Amino acid sequence: MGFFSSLKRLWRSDKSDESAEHSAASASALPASEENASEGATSIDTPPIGNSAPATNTVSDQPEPSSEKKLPTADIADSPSESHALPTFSASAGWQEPLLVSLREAEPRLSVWLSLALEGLGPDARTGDALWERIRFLLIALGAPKDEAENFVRDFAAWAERMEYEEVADFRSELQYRLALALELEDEEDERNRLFLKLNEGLARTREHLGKGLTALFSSHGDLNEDFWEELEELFIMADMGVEAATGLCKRLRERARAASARTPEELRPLLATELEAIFRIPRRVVAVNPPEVVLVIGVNGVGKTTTIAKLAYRAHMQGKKVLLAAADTFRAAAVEQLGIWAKRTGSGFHSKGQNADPAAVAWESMDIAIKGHYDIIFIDTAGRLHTKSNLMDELTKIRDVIARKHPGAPHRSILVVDATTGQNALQQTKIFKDAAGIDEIILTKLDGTAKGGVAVAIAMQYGLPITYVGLGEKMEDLRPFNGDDFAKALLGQD
Ligand SMILES: Nc1nc2c(ncn2[C@@H]2O[C@H](COP(=O)(O)OP(=O)(O)O)[C@@H](O)[C@H]2O)c(=O)[nH]1
Ligand SMILES: [Mg+2]
Repeated sequence: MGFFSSLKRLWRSDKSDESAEHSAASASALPASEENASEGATSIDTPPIGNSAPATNTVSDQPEPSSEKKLPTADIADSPSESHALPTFSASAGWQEPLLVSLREAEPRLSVWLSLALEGLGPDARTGDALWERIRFLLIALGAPKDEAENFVRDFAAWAERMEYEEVADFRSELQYRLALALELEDEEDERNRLFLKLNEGLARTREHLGKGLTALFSSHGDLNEDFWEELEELFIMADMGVEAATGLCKRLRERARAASARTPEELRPLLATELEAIFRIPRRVVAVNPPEVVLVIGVNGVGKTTTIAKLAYRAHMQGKKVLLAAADTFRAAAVEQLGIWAKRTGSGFHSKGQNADPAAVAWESMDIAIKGHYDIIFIDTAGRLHTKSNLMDELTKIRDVIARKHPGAPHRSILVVDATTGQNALQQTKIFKDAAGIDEIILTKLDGTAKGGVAVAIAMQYGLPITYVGLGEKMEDLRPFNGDDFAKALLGQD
């Protein structure tokens, strides 16, 4: 995906520029511009935005592509895409040129581009050639090599069919998300806004206590006296942080206030946001791995382990990785089945030995398959019956041991999945699993529900564990990298 990284870099630098510069920069970012320019009028078949001679008349303030507009990196120039000719766009359809013109004139945002591309299909648009042609056209217009555009459309069409989706309205957000992933535009503002909205909804209850309580508290005290600190601590406890974290946070805030010579609650408010952001800051760590990357997913039943694996597998698949899912939750037949279904949906490999098999044996065999099959990443699903706690921890230890024996450095990541709606239980689970099984990171699920958001603060503070992703729904797309700043804002009710 080096190509898309380059596109993203250029696209990003475009955003901060003024629009004329923006257009010139995107023109230079497009692939194969020289070939197309020399092909003149035929370029409508392969229409990178900013490059099609017939379509540029409405944007005459832009410089024409010229020979000094070199492709930005070698991997673009070396792209084998030109050898994979697409079926030519049907010239008789007549929609390409107007679409291209409107794309070029549009605000440079993926959601806007996608709306334009779908516009001609009407409000009841359905899957089918007309749709796929437009998606392909859009990808190429955004500079995707032909073969990558073709692969994207083929994969997406196959996925929509498997999911039995027909109406565009049912999978539009999924489509936009996949395009964002494929084009590495995931941190585009639209995406961040969508995440923030869902987070905001999920944290509404917590905010009701915390945000409103803070406002009331801050306005009822003139200075930072002992009463104020006591009430603040109570508020934190009410927001599901638990006593230990609430006390800790107040202590840190007092220190911050002292250092900043803050004397009034109003002066403290921004310090609270800064402190929360600091608590959530993820320490840098070595992310490079010796493949296959082994990811062990643990947590009690029902928190969302299997769903989270599906979401992670799907992300990895979208990033071009070869993914294997291993069914080491062998306690319930349904668990094995559920993982198998997700493997199919996400285009992953799957290994299971059925119900009641020894989980460590599943892990052992899966490692063989992953290594011999040159998989990039393997996710191991595990059981989570906490009422047989010591058995569970022994089982996890055994799994870790066999993985480590098969592959040095593995498991590279042990992820504890935690259900954010369970409040203090989540904290308790974190303690148990951290002590007994070892955890590298936390994924917080169900933040779209009536989440008890304060628990995230407690987990990060008390256990120093990074929260890497949050689950915001039951679909494959509903997983987003955790952003501490957004979370703090959603929690405190600021925008
Ligand atoms: N609303 C919501 N539901 C979720 C999320 N993650 C998982 N679930 C649901 O939680 C339930 C349990 O999930 P599952 O993955 O089977 O949990 P496991 O027992 O830990 O493997 C299922 O109904 C999932 O659809 C999430 O982020 N948001
Ligand atoms: Mg499960």
